[in-house]
Amino acid sequence: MELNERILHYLDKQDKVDTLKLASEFNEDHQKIVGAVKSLEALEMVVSDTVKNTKWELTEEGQLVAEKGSHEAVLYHSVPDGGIAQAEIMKTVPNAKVGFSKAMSAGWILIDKSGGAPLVKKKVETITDTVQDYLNEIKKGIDNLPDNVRNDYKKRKLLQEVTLKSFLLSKGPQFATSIKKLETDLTAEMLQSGSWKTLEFKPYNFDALGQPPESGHLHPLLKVRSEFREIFLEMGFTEMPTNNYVESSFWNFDALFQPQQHPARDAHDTFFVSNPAVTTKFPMDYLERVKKVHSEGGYGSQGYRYSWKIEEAQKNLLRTHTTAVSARMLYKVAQEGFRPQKYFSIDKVFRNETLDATHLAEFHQVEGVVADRGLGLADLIGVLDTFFKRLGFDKLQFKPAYNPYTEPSMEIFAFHNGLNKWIEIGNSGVFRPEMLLPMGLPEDVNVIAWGLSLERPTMIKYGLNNIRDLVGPKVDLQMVQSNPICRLDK
Ligand code: FB9
Repeated sequence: MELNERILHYLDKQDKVDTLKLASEFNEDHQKIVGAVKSLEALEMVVSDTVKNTKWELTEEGQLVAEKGSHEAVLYHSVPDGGIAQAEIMKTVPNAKVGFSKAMSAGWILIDKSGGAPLVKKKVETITDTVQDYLNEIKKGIDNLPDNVRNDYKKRKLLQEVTLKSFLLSKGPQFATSIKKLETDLTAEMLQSGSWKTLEFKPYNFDALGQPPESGHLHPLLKVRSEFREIFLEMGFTEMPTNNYVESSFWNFDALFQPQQHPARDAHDTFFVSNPAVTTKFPMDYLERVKKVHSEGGYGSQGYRYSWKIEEAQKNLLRTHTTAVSARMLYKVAQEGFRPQKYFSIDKVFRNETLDATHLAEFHQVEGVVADRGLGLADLIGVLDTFFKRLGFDKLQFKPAYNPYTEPSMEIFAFHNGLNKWIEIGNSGVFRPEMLLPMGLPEDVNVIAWGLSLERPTMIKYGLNNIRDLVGPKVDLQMVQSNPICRLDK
């Protein structure tokens, strides 16, 4: 007999029955019983009232104690007849700290200091491990624990209170011990034969939700990336080609006038590639101008006055910023004949940094670049104002900062209404002439640029505190499936 009809027959013999009792009587999973009850309730054959049941269950540690004995009993049984050094037993017995203190307060052991180093000895010949006994009773469903003992075990994380929702059933207005087969479809055969006149049809459930279509789900990072991309495109920016994680030190650092002895170029900040370890193909005339501006200066700059080495510039690495791509693009524009440009990029960058709750060794950098004649800090502030207003920030503050490749540079801050505080939202600056002029850009061309990350806004947007909840093997795929669409300006 179908489970539904077994439930109806059971309910026929009494006024009420709880679903937990039915699960035990029918030896069925409680969720299966609840599912059957819900379908009978839809037919108004039963009605149910929710019942909250609380019961005590063993925690994982409680299971261990029920099996192996309490920590204090395990420690007691580890004490040899002649005693054992306290330091030794604390090192060798599992959960010794708790076991030792409980065994002492139970009067099972003592410390003998008469011989110098403290020796732990048995104080009684035998013990009764009531903790283990009580927990095994709970496992059998026998719960005679005194309240003080229960609270102690809860505090020791041996017991936990679990709430189980069940349903108290009673007969519904359409109760019967068999289920009338309700037709769900009106067929041509019924119309032709006229059988539809005597058949019963299942009432339409107009509240039923549609079946969610099976589909893929965009990762939150990609949703935020699409939003940023939309903002840049609406502002007339063109996306730069960022499909090279591996970059030469030349384009990642030297072209940006970042000196070869700069700490950021050290292996503890940068991932260098071992194979292929070097790049040798560069625009050599441009490389010579970069070498010169680093080592001797030029274009009004005194340079860094050090012996610039091509071997340093040839070293391959995982790009530490997408500004390396910006440098390649600006060089290309200079070589092809300058015309004003608005570029953006959003892609992975890699830094050999200390990992923590909000930083991994890689993140996505978002970068905007505007190149035109006679640009200055005011233009930079203006474009930042426009850009971040589209992220919902209408009040910005700027703090002078330092970057090797921009002067002046500014950290960008905004008041986040949701967090109710000022937060750092990026960094920005005007690329230095020592970076631009060796490329061959005209002297009156300036380039303003700014950067931020993709992860930081995404974590704030979706209320995530740990970067590992956003990226990596521990990500909850349910979060990916169920998180809402991304609106950065709301
Ligand atoms: O993204 C960052 N913060 C941020 C951005 C947007 C945002 O939006 C709101 C919710 C809707 C919220 C927060 N930051 C930059 C600031 C901080 O998070 C900072 O602690 C971490 N920074 C990263 C660097 O960490 C190693 C974020 C990353 C960053 C910083 C600077 C640049 C790029 C990324 C840059 C640059 C630059 C400068 C001049 C010229 C060209 C590029």
